[in-house]
Amino acid sequence: MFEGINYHPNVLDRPAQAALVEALRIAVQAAPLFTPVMPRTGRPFSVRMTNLGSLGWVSDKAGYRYQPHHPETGQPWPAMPDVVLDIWQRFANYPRLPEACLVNFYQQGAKMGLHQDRDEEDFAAPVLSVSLGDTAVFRFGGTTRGGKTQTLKLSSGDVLVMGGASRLCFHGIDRVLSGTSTLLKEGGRINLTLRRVTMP
Ligand code: MD6
Ligand code: FE
Repeated sequence: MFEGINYHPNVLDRPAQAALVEALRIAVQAAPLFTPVMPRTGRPFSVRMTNLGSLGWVSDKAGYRYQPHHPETGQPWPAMPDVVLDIWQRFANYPRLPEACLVNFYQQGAKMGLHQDRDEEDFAAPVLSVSLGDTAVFRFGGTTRGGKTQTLKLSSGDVLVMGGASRLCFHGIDRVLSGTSTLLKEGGRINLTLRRVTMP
């Protein structure tokens, strides 16, 4: 494992996973999933997203940024459920609460290219992810593009923390293994990434 990447399997048991999915279903009614597009090219992402918390991450032709409102409804993002704030407090090892919870929804064939999470002001705070539904093949490497990488399977209920030396590691999702979880009735995967955005 790369220094600073901390993997915690099975943090949420099945009832806790189901309760979180239910909370997300309600949140998505207020803040519908949208399809982000790449800056400049306008090429659509294969994942759909929404956000929870005071700030949400969006990507459109103008660029990547955090903003307090949903890009289509103009409404503030729904609050983060207590269970995700509890997970942050247990595993982030950081004194302030997260401001943003990005919700990524992967349907059949969706993936995410190698990237760094670097749109936050505060790299002292880790990024913490919670996986739900089908197992994903997570790829990660060093802080420069093109270096050696390795993979890790992220299953439903698992938590991953990228902090310290790994905060700016390149990482992505090679693929989602369909049929590996029964949590989501239609299959697929949800990943939540919790971040602190602003400086103290
Ligand atoms: C995903 N995760 O698991 C994508 N970023 O669907 C991320 O991009 C990510 O898992 C920063 C820290 C942890 C992550
Ligand atoms: Fe990321």
